[in-house]
Amino acid sequence: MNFQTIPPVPLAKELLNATFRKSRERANVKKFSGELWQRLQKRELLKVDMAAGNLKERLERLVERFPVASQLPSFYATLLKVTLDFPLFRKSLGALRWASLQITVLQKHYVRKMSRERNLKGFQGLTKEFYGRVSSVIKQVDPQLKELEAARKILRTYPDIKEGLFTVCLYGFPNVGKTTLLNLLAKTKAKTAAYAFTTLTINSGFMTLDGKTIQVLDVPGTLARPDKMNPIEQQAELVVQELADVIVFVLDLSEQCGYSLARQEQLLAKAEKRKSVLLYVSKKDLLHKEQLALYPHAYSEPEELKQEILRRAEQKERDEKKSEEAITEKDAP
Ligand SMILES: Nc1nc2c(ncn2[C@@H]2O[C@H](COP(=O)(O)OP(=O)(O)OP(=O)(O)O)[C@@H](O)[C@H]2O)c(=O)[nH]1
Ligand SMILES: [Mg+2]
Repeated sequence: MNFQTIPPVPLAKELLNATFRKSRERANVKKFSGELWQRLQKRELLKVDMAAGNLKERLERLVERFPVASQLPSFYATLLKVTLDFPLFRKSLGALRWASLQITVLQKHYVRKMSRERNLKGFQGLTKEFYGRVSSVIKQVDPQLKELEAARKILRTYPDIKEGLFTVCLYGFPNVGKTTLLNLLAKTKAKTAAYAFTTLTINSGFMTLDGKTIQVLDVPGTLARPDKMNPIEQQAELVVQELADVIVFVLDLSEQCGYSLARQEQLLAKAEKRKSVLLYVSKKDLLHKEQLALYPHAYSEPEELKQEILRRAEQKERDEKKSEEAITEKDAP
């Protein structure tokens, strides 16, 4: 799913200026027939209808572009709840719906008033009054518009994840070489750098092995401090929890990443409690043979790691087939 395409949310002032200008310009160039008062009336009615229609359409379009948690795959629904102030987010969307309804009520009221008006000076006064009352409705939801713009910026960082694929998560401390490994496995060109927290969103790539597509997710370096995780670290933890079929734990024995081996080992032990883990030792060129020999089960060649991932994916497929068959047999008469 892709959350990159939600358009920016305007401020109340921007929304109003654009709408009023457009409706004024359109109505002023249009030619109307009839007596002078009829022409004036038709012009002002058009302004009211155009301003109301345009504002309602923009508000409704805005609301529609945001995801509805109950219609999202569970990973994204949880992500929404973890990274946003979810009740506030829902309330903000509700406030825009409320504003749209208020505009309909005002539109009906002023169209009725204007249709009864005969005084030449009365029409423009009514339009002004209408603009004033609509402005006050929109200004009331300015905090919610700002809230939604902030939410949009968080939504933009959500990873583009395909559900239902065998999924490998590259996990470990910052700067250990996770993104470098993703680029080797999935032939992607994600950014790497010699400092921690280079990856601030979840990079995804795909490997096709023996006709099977495997999703590889490079999650941002985590410090695994549950009490002070930022939204990106929260995403990393959630991806591991909800999506990883296998964790590839990237261990930097050279300690060039800036984290001691002891700390990395602690995080590894935690990961092993959560999911099945494959250990990958990075930065092999910086290591002595003796250092590598201490980890006989670790992979240090991406090609060998790929083959093991494929083996795990095939195993999962076989297990799923077996349990499907078992269910079918149980249901048979
Ligand atoms: N010498 C050597 N350096 C490597 C190797 N793999 C990665 N590096 C370097 O280690 C640094 C960090 O690599 P990244 O792949 O950006 O690390 P990361 O784990 O994705 O880091 P964050 O995104 O910050 O969590 C970069 O300077 C890489 O060039 C390797 O095999 N050998
Ligand atoms: Mg990275």
